[in-house]
Amino acid sequence: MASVLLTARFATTVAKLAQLPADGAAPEVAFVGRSNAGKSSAINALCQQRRLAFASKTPGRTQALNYFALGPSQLPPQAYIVDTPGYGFATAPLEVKRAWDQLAGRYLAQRRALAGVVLVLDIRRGLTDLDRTLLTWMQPGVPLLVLLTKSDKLGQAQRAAAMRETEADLRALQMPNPLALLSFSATRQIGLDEARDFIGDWLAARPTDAGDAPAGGR
Ligand SMILES: Nc1nc2c(ncn2[C@@H]2O[C@H](COP(=O)(O)OP(=O)(O)OP(=O)(O)O)[C@@H](O)[C@H]2O)c(=O)[nH]1
Ligand SMILES: [Mg+2]
Repeated sequence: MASVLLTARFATTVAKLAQLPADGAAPEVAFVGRSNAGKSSAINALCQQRRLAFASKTPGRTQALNYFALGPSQLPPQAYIVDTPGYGFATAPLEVKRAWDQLAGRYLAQRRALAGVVLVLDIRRGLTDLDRTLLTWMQPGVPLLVLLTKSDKLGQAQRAAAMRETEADLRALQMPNPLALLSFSATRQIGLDEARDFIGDWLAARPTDAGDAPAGGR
């Protein structure tokens, strides 16, 4: 079956929590990670679009929550993919960092519509302290998929070693959340189908309230 991700289109940009779409109207999957890790590129690859999410060589390019709607375009959105601002770019002034905590941190901690979180890590860097801080905001029931992206930059053996190390680092956090890891590459199309399957399963488990449930459904 074709992934619902292939229906993605831009919906809205949110710079303040007060501007978020009604919470719970449709399930959301958020992409989080350090600046430059490859979040926007991962979204573009998963949705098979070149410029849906804005990918850039300039770190810190994504400063707001960018919402992409999924489902048939003539209906209310069935679900959303949310691209979040990256954290950890060295030159960010303190007020930018604080604004990030206020927006993305509180979004993760409070958003009821979250059906899953995709943490994007550069496979060459693995899990960093900033990622650990981010994970402290996760709500306990929300599943976590970790994409070790840019795996095209490493050979097979290094890739496997990085996966093992990151998995051990994540397990050490003893988070209650369901956890999965994938080796991924937006440019070389590694792990795309598996990631789409995870996201599709999360969204199927959290059907929309938008009133377009299939016949015989809820
Ligand atoms: N080789 C390789 N490069 C990648 C891959 N994914 C992303 N990149 C590159 O990494 C850089 C950052 O990618 P983005 O997708 O903009 O990263 P981001 O996490 O959205 O960054 P912010 O919006 O600043 O938080 C770009 O130059 C991408 O082309 C990948 O799988 N392989
Ligand atoms: Mg981005």
